[in-house]
Amino acid sequence: MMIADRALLPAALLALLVAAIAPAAAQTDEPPMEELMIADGDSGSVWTPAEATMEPDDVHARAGRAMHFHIDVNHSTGQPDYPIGWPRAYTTIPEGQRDWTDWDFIDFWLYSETSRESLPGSPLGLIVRCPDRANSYTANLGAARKGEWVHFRFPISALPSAADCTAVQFFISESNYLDGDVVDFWIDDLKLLRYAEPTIIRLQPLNQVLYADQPVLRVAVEMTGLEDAATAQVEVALVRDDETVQQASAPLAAGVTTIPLSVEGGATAGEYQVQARVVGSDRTVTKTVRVVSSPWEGEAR
Ligand SMILES: [Ca+2]
Repeated sequence: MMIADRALLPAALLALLVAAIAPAAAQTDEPPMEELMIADGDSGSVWTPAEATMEPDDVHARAGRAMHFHIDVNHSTGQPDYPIGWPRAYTTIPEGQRDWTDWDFIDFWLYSETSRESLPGSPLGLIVRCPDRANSYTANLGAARKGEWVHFRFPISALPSAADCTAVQFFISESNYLDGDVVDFWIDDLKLLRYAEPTIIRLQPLNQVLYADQPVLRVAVEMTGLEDAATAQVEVALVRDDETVQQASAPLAAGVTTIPLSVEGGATAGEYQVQARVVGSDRTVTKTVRVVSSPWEGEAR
């Protein structure tokens, strides 16, 4: 398809617009978030442990106390059928707080200690039941590090049924540990987060290659922080050397929208920025795109 198009095009008009693989520029400032605390050691959350303890404790805490999950790994005790089992603890989400569809993330901090030299590759698991074991989200918290606070954030969109989340559970698999290992985790600021205002959470140029006679750069913009049916005006611009080459603006609802950005006559070879911004916000999301001259450029028409 690409070869055929090339053959039909006047060579001098050919210019390739190639989306670079660089990820979106890191945001230095996090946009405003609303939160709902699930457990932080002082929130009064009730946990049900098995083959472990889960109690408030201030030995390690982000602030105040954290929930301290303590396990003495034992390969010969526990459930009779599973002596190498799953020490665990769960907290039940109060009725009235189980619809998480209006939230963006589940977020918490984790501090780890262990008698071992280091944690195993699968040190701790997180389960969110939506609403039961058969419909649950499981994550391996493999980024946990001995003696460090590590921040975890998971998108609510990853949950199988975010409308009915009944419990959050932490567990280890004793098969990942040696008999006699001691493991301690401190979990703090376990909460739900959502963007408090219209926010661009993803910007992705869709065209990998663009010819000058198909002069549209399609840009996918994912929005959140909007009520149902509400929209926010979003500006998308193609910028080179701080100069806006092309610009488009559209009212976007929550979710993914594709914006066509005309680049006719504007895309000579070089590095460009695609920038997107909610009108009225000072946050700009940026991706780099590269316009590459065609090897046929300069040939006779
Ligand atoms: Ca705390």
